[in-house]
Amino acid sequence: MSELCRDFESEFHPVSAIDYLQSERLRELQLHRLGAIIAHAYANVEHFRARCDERSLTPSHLKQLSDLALFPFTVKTDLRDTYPFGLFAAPMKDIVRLHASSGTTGKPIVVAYTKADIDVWSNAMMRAFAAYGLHQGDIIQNAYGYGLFTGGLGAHYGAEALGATVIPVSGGNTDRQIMLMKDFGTNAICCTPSYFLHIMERANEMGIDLKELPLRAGIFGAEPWTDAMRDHIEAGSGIKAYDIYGLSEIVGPGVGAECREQNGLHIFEDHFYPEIIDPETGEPLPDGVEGELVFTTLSKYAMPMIRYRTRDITTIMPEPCACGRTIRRIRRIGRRADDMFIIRGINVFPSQVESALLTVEGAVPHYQIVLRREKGLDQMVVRVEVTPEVFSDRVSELESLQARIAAAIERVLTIRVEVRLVEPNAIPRSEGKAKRVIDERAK
Ligand code: DLL
Repeated sequence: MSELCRDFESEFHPVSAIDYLQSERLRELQLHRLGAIIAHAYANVEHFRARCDERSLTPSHLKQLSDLALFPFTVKTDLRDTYPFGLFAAPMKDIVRLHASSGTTGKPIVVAYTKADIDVWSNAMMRAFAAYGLHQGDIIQNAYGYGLFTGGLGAHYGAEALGATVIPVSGGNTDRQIMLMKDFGTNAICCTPSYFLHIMERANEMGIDLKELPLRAGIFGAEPWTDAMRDHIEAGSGIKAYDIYGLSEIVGPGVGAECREQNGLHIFEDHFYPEIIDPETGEPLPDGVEGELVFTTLSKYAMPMIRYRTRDITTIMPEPCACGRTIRRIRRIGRRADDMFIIRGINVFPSQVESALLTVEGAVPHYQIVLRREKGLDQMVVRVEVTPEVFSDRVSELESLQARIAAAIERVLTIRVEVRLVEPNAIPRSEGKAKRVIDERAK
């Protein structure tokens, strides 16, 4: 065991041997589980069986892992079309929990868990916490929203499985978050990175120095955030800012997590089998090549997902990780296939604007991108907040800051876009996922 557990830190630090399994053994386990889950979905989900029948496929066609590519994809509209319970593969009496993710329009998508599925999820989240160096005895403040959103309960069960002490505070009420952090001696906080920015700002206003608290880690996810944002958070708060990835359709948070190397997210691939495909053709791509991330759940029985297209763009990293874990990593998700927009012929992703902005001295990471259509052409305005100190500066200094931000964005995008400085607090603060892009093009 000790040979397997290279990042064993203390007697309280739980380590899952499966994270360090030999690759061949892991592939065997995956194939075994994949066969069982495809047979389960085929037997119990009419939608999946019909798709297989159209292709004259049966579960027996899966003989090796690469045969998975024969099977049809599942996409978000499949969940919408079968709303609410059409993709469930277990009888209602075995389903102990429902979650839902609100789409931008219409009905939410609904996901379901058996008791054993909840254990799978807690196990993945527990391994994520362990990878961040957290353990029994640590106090984890969970500021992800509790409710239909998977963030709150997902992190909660994982932290309990770890044996840590959970503060189930949920999102919002920032002054109280800071008070609890201080009075209870919180060691780690779970929330969206944009909400933590707000906590940092408010702590500053309250005269509380986060660097003097026992807080040592932030578990940030549910929305994209850049390395520049990580540097900003770590420098301002003195904590280590770790990335956590997940999506409701697959389980919720805990599909993948960084380790202390902070260099890519390990996928808990004994439960969630990753593939990268070409988003245009659907063809599988080899490790190391960027494309759309697709997951098959290997051990979830209430609602198995076969080849679910996440729309998230990343790469499976082929190199081994210095932490010793053998489960593969993906690069941090900077963009989704559907959040790109085209400005004067150039493809733009919101994360490019964020990294450019944060290279500018004096700029703060409170920003919004407003998209408008003028005379048939898409226009983009970047609204950036300034600090109260900068706001009270001379006009010439504000103009200089604005020009420096515009130049930094131009260096990344190769086109000049309009930058508008706005007064402190003009951009709404988020308690969950931040709304970075305001799309007024359809108006
Ligand atoms: O956001 C689950 C979650 C909760 C993950 C708490 C991490 C922490 P959904 O609401 O279904 O589930 O949204 C899933 O959010 O497909 C990504 O586009 C995006 N996303 C989630 N985590 C990250 C991340 C939860 N770390 C969608 N980096 C996913 C970038 C992320 N994008």
